[in-house]
Amino acid sequence: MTAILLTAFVPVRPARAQWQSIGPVGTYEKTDDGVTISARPAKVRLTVLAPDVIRVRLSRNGNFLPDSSWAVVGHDLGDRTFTLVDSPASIEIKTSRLSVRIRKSPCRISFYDAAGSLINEDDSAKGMSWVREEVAVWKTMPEDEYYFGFGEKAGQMQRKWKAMTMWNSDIPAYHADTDPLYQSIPFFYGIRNGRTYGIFFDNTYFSYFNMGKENPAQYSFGALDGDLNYYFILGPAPADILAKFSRLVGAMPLPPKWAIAYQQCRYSYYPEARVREIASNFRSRKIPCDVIYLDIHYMDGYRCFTWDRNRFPDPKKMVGDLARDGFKVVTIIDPGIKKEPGYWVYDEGLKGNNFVKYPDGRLFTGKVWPGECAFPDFTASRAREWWGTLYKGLIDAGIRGFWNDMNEPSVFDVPTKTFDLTVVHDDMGLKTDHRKNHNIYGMQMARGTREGMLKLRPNERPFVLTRANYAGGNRYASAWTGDNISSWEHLEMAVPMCLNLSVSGQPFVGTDIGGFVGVPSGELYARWLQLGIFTPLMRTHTEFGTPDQEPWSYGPEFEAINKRSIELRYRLLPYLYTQFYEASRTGIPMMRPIWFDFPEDRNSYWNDRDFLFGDAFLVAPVLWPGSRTRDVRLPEGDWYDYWSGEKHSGPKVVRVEAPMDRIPLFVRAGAIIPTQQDLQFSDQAPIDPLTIDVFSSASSTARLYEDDGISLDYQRGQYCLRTLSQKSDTTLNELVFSNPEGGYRPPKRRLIVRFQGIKRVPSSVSIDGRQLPSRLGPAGRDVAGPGQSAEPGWFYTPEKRVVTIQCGDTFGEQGISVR
Ligand code: MIG
Repeated sequence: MTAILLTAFVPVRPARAQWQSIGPVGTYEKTDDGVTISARPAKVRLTVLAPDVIRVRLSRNGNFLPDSSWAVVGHDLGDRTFTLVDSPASIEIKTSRLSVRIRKSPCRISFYDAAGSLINEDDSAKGMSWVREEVAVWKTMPEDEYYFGFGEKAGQMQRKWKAMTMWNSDIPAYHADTDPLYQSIPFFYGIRNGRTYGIFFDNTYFSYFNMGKENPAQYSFGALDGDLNYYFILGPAPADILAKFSRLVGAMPLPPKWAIAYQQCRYSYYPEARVREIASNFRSRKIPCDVIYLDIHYMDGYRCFTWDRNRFPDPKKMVGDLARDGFKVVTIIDPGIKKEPGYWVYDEGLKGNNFVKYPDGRLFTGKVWPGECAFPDFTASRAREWWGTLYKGLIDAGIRGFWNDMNEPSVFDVPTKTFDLTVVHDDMGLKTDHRKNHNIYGMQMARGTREGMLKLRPNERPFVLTRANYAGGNRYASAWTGDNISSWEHLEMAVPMCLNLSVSGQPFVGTDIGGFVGVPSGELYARWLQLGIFTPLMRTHTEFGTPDQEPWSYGPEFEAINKRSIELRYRLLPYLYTQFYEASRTGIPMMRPIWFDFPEDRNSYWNDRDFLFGDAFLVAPVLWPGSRTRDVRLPEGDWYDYWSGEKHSGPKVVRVEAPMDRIPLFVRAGAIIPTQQDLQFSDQAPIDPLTIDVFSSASSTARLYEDDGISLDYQRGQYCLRTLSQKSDTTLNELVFSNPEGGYRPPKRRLIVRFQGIKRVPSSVSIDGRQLPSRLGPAGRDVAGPGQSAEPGWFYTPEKRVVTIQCGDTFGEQGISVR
């Protein structure tokens, strides 16, 4: 494949295959939702999906391909009203937010915002073009415009002057400049002076993006086949674009709460005794953990949906015992099904006609772990349904989640390293070849897995982790960044890589903590785990044959540090869970680059080290060996140092202490952060006490989302969503809880509210106007700390400048004031 694809880009082409650029507009036809333009032999169709979302399609020969998409789930994005203005030189589509000008001779498209500023335009010379089946568009590249997104890309976050491709590829031990990787998300942002647009190029063939690498005045994107088919989304803010994109391709469903807790993996934990030993180490060392993974060695000869009974004689018993101890077991499942008559999965697949075949009907096979394998055609709904049923045995044994690997698809012995390109996929009945289906194969595998789990356990939220995916794939699975390396360089790469995925519509991301290939030092592992506190997926993983890579594997000092990292993750769960909830509603990711919230801050475009986690945190992980201080460029606004309480006013570079046991962390003024007690696993006990830290600003609000953490009842109103509002001035600090929305109420519990940054001893604290007793001891200190007594009261800690208030959580409207 690589060879074939590369030759496609060699500039010397056979004489008759020449690029042809679209010519003058002939006729055009206004439709209900846009306009279809004939520019023979081509046709262009522009569709208004919302006042700020325009779809552009080009058919090079005038026959649009059947309009099907694996990514797009909603075309209903807003008001579709528009006006069409025809003038001698151009046709103009106007909505309330933008206008699209189509120059007539030759046909060139440009987008303007409502103020009339040019946002994006086709290159005058090349515009939309094609050669043979290949389609592309060239656009002008303003000098001060920068590009972000593109899904799973290693290296710098800012993608200007880079060329990228989309072709899901299994590349173990990749580097910062390896491209493409496992996932394809052909979606990007252009940002220029705070004016932002997004483009989603919904074409599943091998596609490419050349962001000015070929010509500093132009960028282009295209694909080896299919229609040129893209969505233009106007900002103003990156969050507006991502919210629209997420409505177009769907957002992440809320995962089970345990999936956002700590997960432990290696290639592979076996036999059973080893798995139990790992689990009991977590508990005896009091290091929190929710998930243990079984990699390919649990299977009988790598046959999917089987167990190696020597290594795991009684899986159900083992999984049940682990469950009583709070562990959820996740197992790996690959797409390759061993070609072996008598093996029930193979027999069923063959009988149901569920495997991928050559055009002449011969079965396609290739070697992966089990040897010669057949591969399900996940693009066929029938095959996906069948695939879903296969999980029954594992689910009956108590397996709680599934990890889909090798689904680029990756094949060892085929020259293309994937399927033969001629194999036929169902492709929603269109019967197309692998070139069109390659990039969505993993996505549809994850879909089959998720949908199967839902059928088998209709009221339990599935957890699926996938290596390959496509735009919109966050609907089915979370993502990890594949086979990274245990090196400081890879730790540094982890931040922009997760951010690139996050802003591209895959919020539930993480890296193999400690690195997959190779061996981390204790310091590297500890720093990686600290970063992991703030990556949405927090999972340690390492390859076959490496030394132990558990939080306690690096001696007692590192063990204590690693324990504290994981404990912090658990204490933050109420906050993290709320952020996951918000992402599931809006698509706005938990982990996000600073430019995402501060698009006018050009310095942030090159900030690949620091990131935001939700509205509250700015995280500045230590990514270098031996570093014990950290320089952080705080964006505009007031920021509190989470550890020292010190307040800084941005924009400003600050240097903070970064001892080995601490990840530098800042809190935005106005943040209201819910946390909980220490737990060994996420569902060990209900939250009690609920602690709310208020970092005062003039005024702000935050939300707190809770539900049962596991079922789909939240979709039927069983949740508890509250708005928390704080305000402060020189004489008053106040926090008000709204009445909850939704029918779910957590069990009765204590509430601790901590107002941070209070410089004076308060004269009074009241709840809904009633005075609360002070517990100021003779030395001006607390006489009963939180947790020691359920009695309502408050105390002030001068050296920390914190007013702590303890009371009960009423789940009703409640106002707490400090004067
Ligand atoms: O060819 O299942 O990226 O996480 O441990 C290697 C064994 C196959 C690759 C995955 C890795 C996993 C490994 N897999």
